[in-house]
Amino acid sequence: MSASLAELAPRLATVPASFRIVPLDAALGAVVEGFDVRNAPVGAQLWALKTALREHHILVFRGQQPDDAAFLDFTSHFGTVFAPPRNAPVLGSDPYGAAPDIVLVSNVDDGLLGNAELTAHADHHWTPQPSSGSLLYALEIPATGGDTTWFNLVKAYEALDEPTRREIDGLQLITYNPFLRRRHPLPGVAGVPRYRTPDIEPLTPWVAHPLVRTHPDSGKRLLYLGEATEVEIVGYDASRGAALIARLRAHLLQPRFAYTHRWQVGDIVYWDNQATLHSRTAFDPATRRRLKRISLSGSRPF
Ligand SMILES: O=C(O)CCC(=O)C(=O)O
Ligand SMILES: [Fe+2]
Repeated sequence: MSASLAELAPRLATVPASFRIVPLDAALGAVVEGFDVRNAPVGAQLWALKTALREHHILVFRGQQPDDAAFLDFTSHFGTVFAPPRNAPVLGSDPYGAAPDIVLVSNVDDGLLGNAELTAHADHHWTPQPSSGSLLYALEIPATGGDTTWFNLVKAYEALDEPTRREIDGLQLITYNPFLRRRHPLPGVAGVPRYRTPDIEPLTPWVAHPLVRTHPDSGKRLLYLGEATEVEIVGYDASRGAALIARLRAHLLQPRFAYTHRWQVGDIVYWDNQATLHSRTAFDPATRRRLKRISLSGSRPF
């Protein structure tokens, strides 16, 4: 016996009339209205949130006030908290390789990440099982600066011309861990290399993932590439690879694939790390910007 979703939905629970998912007028994103993350969601709400995330890639909740326990409890409906392998440092890792469940994304108190611009990335891309999604909760926000932009990697892939898609479809990309590179800077090289050439020792451990990834829930193909992390295409000529990556990066960072969020205190944004990149603009270090982040575990990309 099987039942269609339309038949099942009324049985899950009654959705409050105030609950609505409103798509943003942008390349991705939707606002969730009439929902307090502190309250246990009814089944049909959860199903609607999961469906909307798959379709819109980021969900914006305004006016939220969860404490840490309620924030964690809400995220548990979408998966377990991301835990890095002990030998792969990530943002907030301690010397033994463990990371806190809730990361302080803040330029004050004990926060991490300061006030600098952040280039576009997917959280924990450089680990064997990158995060499926992250949630950021805004507690203090400066009057200007510190905006976060998300990029739709499905649309970026779909907009590539056919010969480029054919060229990249089977390629494997190593995305080197930037937190390891910080520990092992290259002598005489200013900044982090954007593409590993044969004269640069590879950082270990490293992991290769498909450059074109299939989304595990929607089945859509997408360009799984960050803006500035050190990378290398497996088995590919280094200068050709560097040129290809530069071209793909210029392509995916176009405003037509982007949504920029101007934060308000009480916002929670939940995004899909398997379909988006996010970047942040710099802000005045004399101002306070304080957010809390929970990243969810993911699976091996295919
Ligand atoms: O500060 C931000 O807006 C984004 C920080 C970030 O990349 C993250 O929390 O994963
Ligand atoms: Fe991030």
